[in-house]
Amino acid sequence: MDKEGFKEAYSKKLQALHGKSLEESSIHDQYIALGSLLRDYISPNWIKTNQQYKANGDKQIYYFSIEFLLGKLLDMNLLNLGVKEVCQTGLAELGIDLSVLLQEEPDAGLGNGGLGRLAACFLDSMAALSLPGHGCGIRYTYGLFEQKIVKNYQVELPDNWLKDGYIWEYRRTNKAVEVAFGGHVRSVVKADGRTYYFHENAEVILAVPYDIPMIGYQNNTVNTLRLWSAELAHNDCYFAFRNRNDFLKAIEYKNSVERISKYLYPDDTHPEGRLLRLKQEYFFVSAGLQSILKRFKSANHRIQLFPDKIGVHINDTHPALAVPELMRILIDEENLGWDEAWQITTKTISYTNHTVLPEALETWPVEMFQNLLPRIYMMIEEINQRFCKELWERYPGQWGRIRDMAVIADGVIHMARLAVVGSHSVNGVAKLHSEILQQYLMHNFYQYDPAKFHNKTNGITHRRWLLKANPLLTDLINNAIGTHWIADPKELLLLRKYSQDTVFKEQLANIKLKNKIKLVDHIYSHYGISVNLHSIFDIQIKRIHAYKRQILNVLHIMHLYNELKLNPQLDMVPRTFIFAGKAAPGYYIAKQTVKLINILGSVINHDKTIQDKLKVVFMENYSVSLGEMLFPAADVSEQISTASKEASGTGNMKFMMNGAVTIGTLDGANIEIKEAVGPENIIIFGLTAQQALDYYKHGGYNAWDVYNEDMRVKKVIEQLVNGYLPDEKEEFRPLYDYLLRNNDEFFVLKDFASYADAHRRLDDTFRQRQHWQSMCLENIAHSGLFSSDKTIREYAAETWHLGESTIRG
Ligand code: T68
Repeated sequence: MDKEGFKEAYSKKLQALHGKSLEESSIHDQYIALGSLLRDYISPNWIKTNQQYKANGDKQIYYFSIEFLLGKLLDMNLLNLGVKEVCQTGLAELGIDLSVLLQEEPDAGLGNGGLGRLAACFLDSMAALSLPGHGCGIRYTYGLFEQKIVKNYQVELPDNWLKDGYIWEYRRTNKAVEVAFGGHVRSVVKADGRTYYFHENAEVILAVPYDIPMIGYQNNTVNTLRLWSAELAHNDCYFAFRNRNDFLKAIEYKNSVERISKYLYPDDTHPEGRLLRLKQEYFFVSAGLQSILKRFKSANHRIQLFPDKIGVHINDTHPALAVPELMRILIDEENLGWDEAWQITTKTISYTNHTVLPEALETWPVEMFQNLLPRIYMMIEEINQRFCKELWERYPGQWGRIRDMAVIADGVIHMARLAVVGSHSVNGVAKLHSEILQQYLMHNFYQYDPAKFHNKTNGITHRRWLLKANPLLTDLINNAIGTHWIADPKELLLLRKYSQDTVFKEQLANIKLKNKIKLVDHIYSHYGISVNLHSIFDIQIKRIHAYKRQILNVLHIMHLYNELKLNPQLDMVPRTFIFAGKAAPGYYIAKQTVKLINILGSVINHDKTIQDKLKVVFMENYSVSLGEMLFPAADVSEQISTASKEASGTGNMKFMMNGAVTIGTLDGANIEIKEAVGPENIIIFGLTAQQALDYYKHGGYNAWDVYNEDMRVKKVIEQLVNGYLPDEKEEFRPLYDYLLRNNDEFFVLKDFASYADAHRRLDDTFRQRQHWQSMCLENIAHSGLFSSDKTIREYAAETWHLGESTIRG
């Protein structure tokens, strides 16, 4: 693709698609034309990738996830294809600004947070590493709600991301499969003596795949993300209704089918116990496995080779029904015996856990499950019986232990137990998290089969979070150490040779400043808040949750503000605290937190007496795209979860890669960040995980003690309820009660003093300009360790036994 060729092809495309000349076309027309041209450009390699995988018989990995938080793809695709510059200059010569077109693309927000974004980073890395790895998920008509702040309060609007169509998806009607719900199971003993099972009177719906190309970094690989959409199956009662003129009923039925893929559930910590969620889970798992089996069988392999050719990875427990569904297919459709089917299933499936919060573990009531998925329930029952029998042989008489490990116990199905029993590999997402799984949450399972357990620390794709998000920094790095780090991000370590180079470090600081200017402009134009460019940009962006402790940050800001009110001349580096993040719509305390941040902002930002030393900004509607603006502009990264609670965190890695310094607890991957950069390049505070776990063992601590002993804490806590905040006096009573009367489950007050002290150290360090710049440099230099390429290489080698398959150009 050369520039002139591009210009000609682009103009033709625009005309052919819209019947308009360049001059008549709208920005949206121009965006569609560019996307469409790229689709054409991608397809030969997409076809070639699939053909070559098939011809070589390469093992394929399928990453099953109920969420894929992709963000925008156009810019990333241009980078991956190595055609960004040609397109940019070509368009410019046609009078079109590429950056304007990029804004036209909707964010594909098919995820809540870290789990969904991790899945997207992994797809990027698998394609970049020439690994045959694909995604399987749901094509939600509505992604995660759009957040608006109205009168300081979060309101949720539907995210109608598909309203103008989506340029990256390919509907594959011919690859649709059927998924069956309800009905009952009839068993028949045949002449061969074997019992056969027939699922009868089921409600059958159609699963239609939409494929999205996942493009490797300049390597010809194009893998596939397949998202399933629920539709009416032909020949069903929809037509019967219509014949009887019962139109409303027909519409209602159609809606009830389509509802399955309509909404992403917006809660990332409380499992949604509703029937519709269970339908979603079975829907995409069943559709995904059926299509994998079809492809496998078209290659005429013996079924026994399945685990050599296919790996199914389940991202948390939402796709754990892959275990009984694969069993059902192998037994009912492929006529295998139980033992052989079980061998194949467990060798195929691997599982990642993403949380230790007990309230976040999925369970399903037996009765509800059995009604919706009668044959799958039978499979789980059998799995449970056989597993309990094994346990009984190993631990005779230990009823308590067996009950704690049983897949079905106390009237519910335990999905994490099903996932552990049905897979050959179980991992956590950071060293500490994997350790906690093994020593606490899954200790019995670990003792039973220690070899199954291991760690795979999360990562992020440096292509999106550095190359795309921070082009200025990318250029600086390229000029300093060449471009080989893009293929091997560990080479970012070469940057360390500049740690005493004041010129280089000033360039680094200058890039940070430019990124901050962009953000300052955005904040001013969107919120009318003017931010001091030279203040410390201190950023906490993530889902709003009690364990992530935005409240700790807020109480500390209130404290700083109190100090400033007492002494406006206080010697502090000006601070801008920036927040973004969504609260689950039904999560009261989280929504109150959003409101508190916004109210506090309106008080502080209008107070002239503090001379611009403090600002608080809440940015609406946190998304992948907003993150791409925020990470490069951050001086300080807030990673302040209660130790032991954040499985890994991945925002921490994005900040680090963009040269922000972390203030954080020894939790999740923060610990490994500290190991990488050294204790002098990170600011650590608070209880350790062991201390927190010890407190939990003894029923917590007494929050009143801290309240009574630390006057700073007492003051800010009282300010929540004494009319100090300009809202109804009782507005924040629930927060107050949550912290004091419910005894501060997440140690906010307990960690306050240590946190305030850490912030003073931070202030001191920031003033030592040279030293601070070295810290930023060290963070960037070590961030290659957290590239998802490294993580994916480890999964490929140790869990999936997956080889590279280079696609010839
Ligand atoms: C996150 N989990 C972890 N869950 O909290 C985070 N949950 O520490 C980790 O870095 C990340 O996973 C990646 O491993 C989530 O994001 C969810 O979003 C979620 C969604 C639906 C249901 C349950």
